[in-house]
Amino acid sequence: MNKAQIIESVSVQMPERRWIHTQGVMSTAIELAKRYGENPERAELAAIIHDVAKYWPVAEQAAYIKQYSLDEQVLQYNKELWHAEVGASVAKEKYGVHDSEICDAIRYHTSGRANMTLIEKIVWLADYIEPNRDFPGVNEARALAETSLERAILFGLDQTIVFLIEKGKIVYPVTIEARNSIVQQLNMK
Ligand code: DGI
Ligand code: FE
Ligand code: FE
Repeated sequence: MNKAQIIESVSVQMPERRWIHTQGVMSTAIELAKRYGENPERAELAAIIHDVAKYWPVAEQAAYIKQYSLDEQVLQYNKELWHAEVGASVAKEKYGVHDSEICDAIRYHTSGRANMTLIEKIVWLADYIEPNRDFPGVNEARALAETSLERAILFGLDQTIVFLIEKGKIVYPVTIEARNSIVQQLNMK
């Protein structure tokens, strides 16, 4: 599918406010790509598709993960993680995205992971700071994103982990690995 067809298909699978969020992630991903030396069109395509499965019923998300033999590990953790796994596969199977780095940027857009690629970092951060986001600390994350992808992502991962702990929720170990990996990268600079 071409970009216009993908946009049409994705946007009808979600409520208006989620499509507005997606447009914010698209523009922010383009901006970060230009700032940090990624191809803006690749970052934008990952952004367009990243939340495609967010509003699928969770039972359908789980069924899709099993049917397509995706990583069933996420089913043991919070449901908010599932749409990312599904979205990456939909990108490939339905939208014909064969750039595996774009699919991985979708796959890890919620959890993050250790040793994230540049496009994975950009999509993760764009999702966190896009202009429609409004939560305590978002302006600090935006300010950090002006000068350091890693500092901004560390801030975001720390906030997310603390939020989950305060709510008494499980933290996906891959998110902890993502956080530790970013700390190591910052320590090496
Ligand atoms: O889909 P979005 O709302 O745009 O954002 P997202 O895909 O980054 O989902 C974020 C939510 O996922 C956030 O409120 C925290 C929740 N979540 C639940 N368990 C985990 C988790 N996020 C991470 N990083 N790791 C988890 O284990
Ligand atoms: Fe998401
Ligand atoms: Fe999102």
